[in-house]
Amino acid sequence: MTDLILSIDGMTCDGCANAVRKALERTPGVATASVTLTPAQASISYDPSRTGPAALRAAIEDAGFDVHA
Ligand code: 9UX
Repeated sequence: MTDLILSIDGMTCDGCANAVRKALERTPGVATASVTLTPAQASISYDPSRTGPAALRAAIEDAGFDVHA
């Protein structure tokens, strides 16, 4: 597995964090995902043969939030 931390803009409550976590967990190739409000970031463990940073970023953006470097 590969680990990645992404910083996320636009999360204002635990519901937002849960929505992001679920979006990541639905993404094929994701093993585990945890999302915190403070700091506003996602910690993701994934199979690099099945997904990658672009798809993970897209999953978060499709859930309605922004990812920044
Ligand atoms: Mo909380 Mo986030 O009520 O979109 S779920 S603001």
